[in-house]
Amino acid sequence: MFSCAIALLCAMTAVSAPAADNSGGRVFAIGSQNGSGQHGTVALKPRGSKTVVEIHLLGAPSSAEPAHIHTGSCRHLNPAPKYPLTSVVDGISETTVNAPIAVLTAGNLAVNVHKSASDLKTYVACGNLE
Ligand SMILES: [Cu+2]
Repeated sequence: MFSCAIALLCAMTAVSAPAADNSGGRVFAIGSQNGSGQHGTVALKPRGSKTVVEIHLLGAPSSAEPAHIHTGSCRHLNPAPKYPLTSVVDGISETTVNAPIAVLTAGNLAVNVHKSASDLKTYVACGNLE
């Protein structure tokens, strides 16, 4: 009985000692563009040197909407994507980006969502990462 308790304690200690500090997530608003009515949030969750980027949009269609992180701001976006994101489907997208959260939130980056793969020029939603 005693040895069993020690083993359990050791197992709990191993689980509760993560190597990386994954605290300090951030959430930013995503606004509608070009009358799409789509809006929501983008959550950034640090994973060591990477970041999980989660988009949640209300009013989004079930069809795939391409999404990226671009340089610039929603008012003045560089049309060339900086980091590709998983396309938004039914308002949801999750991507692990190969950059730390401090880089993604340093300013001058924005998440944008495009109407479709065949209509990338039409932006339906955008959120500044600052
Ligand atoms: Cu884009």
